[in-house]
Amino acid sequence: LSTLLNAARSTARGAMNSESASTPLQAAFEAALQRELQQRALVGAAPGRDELMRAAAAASRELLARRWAQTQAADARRGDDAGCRRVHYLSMEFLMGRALSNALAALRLDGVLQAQLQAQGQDLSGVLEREPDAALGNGGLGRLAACFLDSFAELGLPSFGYGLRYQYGMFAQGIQDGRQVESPDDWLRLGNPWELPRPELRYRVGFGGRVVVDATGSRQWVPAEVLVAQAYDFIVPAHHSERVSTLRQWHAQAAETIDFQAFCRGDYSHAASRQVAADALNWVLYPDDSTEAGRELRLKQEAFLVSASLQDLIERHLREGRPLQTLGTLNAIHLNDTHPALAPAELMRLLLDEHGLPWDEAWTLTRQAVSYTNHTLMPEALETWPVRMFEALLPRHLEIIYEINHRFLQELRQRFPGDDGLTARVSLIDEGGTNGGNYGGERRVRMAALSIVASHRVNGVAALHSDLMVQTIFADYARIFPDRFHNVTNGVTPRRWLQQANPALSAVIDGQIGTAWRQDLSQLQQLSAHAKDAGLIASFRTVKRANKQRLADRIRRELGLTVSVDSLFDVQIKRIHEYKRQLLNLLHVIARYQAIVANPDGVDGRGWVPRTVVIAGKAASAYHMAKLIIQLAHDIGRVVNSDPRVGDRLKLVFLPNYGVSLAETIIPAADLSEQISTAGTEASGTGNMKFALNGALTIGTWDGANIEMAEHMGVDQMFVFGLRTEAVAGLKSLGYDPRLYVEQNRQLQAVIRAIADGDFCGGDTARYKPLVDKLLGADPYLLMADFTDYVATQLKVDAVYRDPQAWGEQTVRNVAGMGWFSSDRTIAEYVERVWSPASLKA
Ligand code: B1H
Repeated sequence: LSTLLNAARSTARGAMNSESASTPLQAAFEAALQRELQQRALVGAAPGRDELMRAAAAASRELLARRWAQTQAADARRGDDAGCRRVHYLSMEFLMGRALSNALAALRLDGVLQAQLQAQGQDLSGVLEREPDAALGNGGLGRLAACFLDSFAELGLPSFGYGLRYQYGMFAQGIQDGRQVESPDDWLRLGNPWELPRPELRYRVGFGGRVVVDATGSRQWVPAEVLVAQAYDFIVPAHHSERVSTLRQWHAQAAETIDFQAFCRGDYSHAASRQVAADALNWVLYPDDSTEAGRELRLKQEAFLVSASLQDLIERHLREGRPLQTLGTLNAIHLNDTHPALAPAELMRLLLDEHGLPWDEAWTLTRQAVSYTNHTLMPEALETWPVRMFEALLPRHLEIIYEINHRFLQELRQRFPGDDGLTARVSLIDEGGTNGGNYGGERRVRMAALSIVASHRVNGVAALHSDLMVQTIFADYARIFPDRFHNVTNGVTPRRWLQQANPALSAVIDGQIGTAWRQDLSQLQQLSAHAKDAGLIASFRTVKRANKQRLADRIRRELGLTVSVDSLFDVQIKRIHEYKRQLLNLLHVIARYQAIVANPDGVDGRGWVPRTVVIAGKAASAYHMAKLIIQLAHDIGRVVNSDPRVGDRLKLVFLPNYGVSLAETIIPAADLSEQISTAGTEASGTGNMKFALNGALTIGTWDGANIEMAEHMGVDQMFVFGLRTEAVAGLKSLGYDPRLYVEQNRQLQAVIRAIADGDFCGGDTARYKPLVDKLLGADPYLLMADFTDYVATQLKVDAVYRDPQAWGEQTVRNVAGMGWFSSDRTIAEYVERVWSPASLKA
């Protein structure tokens, strides 16, 4: 591990030394920028901020394309014994956000552009803000993939990310009358200055049709529909070397775009129908987080991504003059959850049917190449697809899955004779009825089972999650394949989430420990020696205050609401989901509101620590409960924020349209980070890491990566509350009754009563009835059980905040403890445990 990180750092130092004298790079950028601006001026546009943004992006892209060519040439030449496989990270989501400031930072061109812009009477930040977010992901899983690409480049790993070039990304969230309204995210409207179309990279992808058997008995798929996958590349730069990684995104086209016969008949809609069908694949990112979408179009998107990517990587392998037999030892194919789980079936098909390999050889190569990360334990998120849909769309893949299953179950019957329950539970086919019960007895393909059986490694994303994974959902497989399961705890890139999001804090840290943390985040540990240093604490505080001011300005601009920067900024930003318990946060807001009204001078007469509670996040469009929680937040906010008895003591703000770039503004301004999922439900979380890295303290449950964060910074540095996983499980198995908790807590009774009576919505008792009924009925996420401890822990937060020295010391210790949570460390562990040739021998 340390070897890999050190190697990356020393090549980087070499590269930077030569680059520090690189006026040629600057000159090239200036020339490219001028050329771009002149071209745009030819069509009459005086360069506004949009034009400047696009010109700067195009100029940066030109420089990055040179690095791309160098990187590809070097990787093509690397020897078979390089000790590291080329990684292909298959993901339906890449949540990249904006790219310009990252590219400028990587190229060390921020200063150059700033000077150029000043000459045009513009400032850099105004131009950077014109770039739309590339929001081709739902949440944590998609953003993790984006952080990984950054670390691939930084570590110099030969690598490709493979995804889809969706026309519409994550929907834009508006709020009307306190309710979420979705609108399409037309992010390509003005074109995309970053992408490099690769017209020479085109692959055919089939759907439907049938399988024919020829005279020799070999099977061939004759698809009914053939689409063409066309590549678009996005280049991801390293920050400390000239290496890059590539995000290759596929765009679907019809093989023959118009049906000329139909056209000649004048039947235009029929003539265009193939192109229309192809375009459906490019259409939209499914806006579901942790729930299965279950639509046929989604399955087609998954198959399309997989087939194009595998054809591309096989062709590259052969083009580099390497034999097919080394495909698995020289290439890693990684499944970001089960969404690309068709990969092993498609790889088998390509090797068997297109390249004529025998089954055993194809299976060995497949198992060597493929590895899989699971990101959630929620049963409803485990992907399964109706066999019927496979028969219609992917008949040959279904045959191959049946054959894989047949061999797998046969082996099992030998190893575990008589255990029919086991074979039924682990089969790649759910024979119907039992799985969730609401599928009407239909036979379904279990994508997680396929991913596990066809992989040489399976991992979870935090220690607790990986443990629970092998104890619960994958317990049978862990018994069958004891060496296959591992943990690799998530991380985040310090380049985007500290250096770029928080330049002021970065400067303070530089002043204290130097700049090497950007490449080696473990350096942050040095800060702990200065945790009591009043000067350092004061600097942290000054920076935080300025960041809070910036957020307060934005809140005033967007919502017309004034919040005090002297108040504690208490922040929860993430997808709205019942298990993440935004509702618990709201219950605390109501409790505090009622307490402030009852005791304006505080319970002990010492006054209230003023708080601004900030919530942001999107709800899946069909997720009624989540949408109701957004509405409740708005109703509460309207009442609390306008109550003259409250003043600055409490404000509740919902910031609409959460996304990567909004997170970059909010996180540096947070004092308190809410990570309050029911223990055992949040696989890892990565927002938790970003907050702590930016000097926010965490109030959190013993869940996901919170646990490892607490262990790294010292458990006392975090405000931990609530039932732990075993207690949650124990309570549920005994028969959890939320009413018992309500009966015992007068404060909780008053909070629930206020919601039920419609106190925040003009007495409308119907509006939140489903929500209240669920809390008092099943309360599957144990809000009632955790409420008392949560509120008590919030009072502890207040107590520490009252003491600026104590709070400041704790913020420094939090930052100091975050060194391990760099995605560079995560990727180094993937290389070591999952992607190294050595992991194949173990
Ligand atoms: C995570 C998802 C997810 N886990 C289905 N699972 C999706 C599932 O569109 N779908 O169908 C989309 C996303 N996302 C998240 O992954 C976990 O909830 C987080 O805890 C974790 O930090 C993140 C990255 O590992």
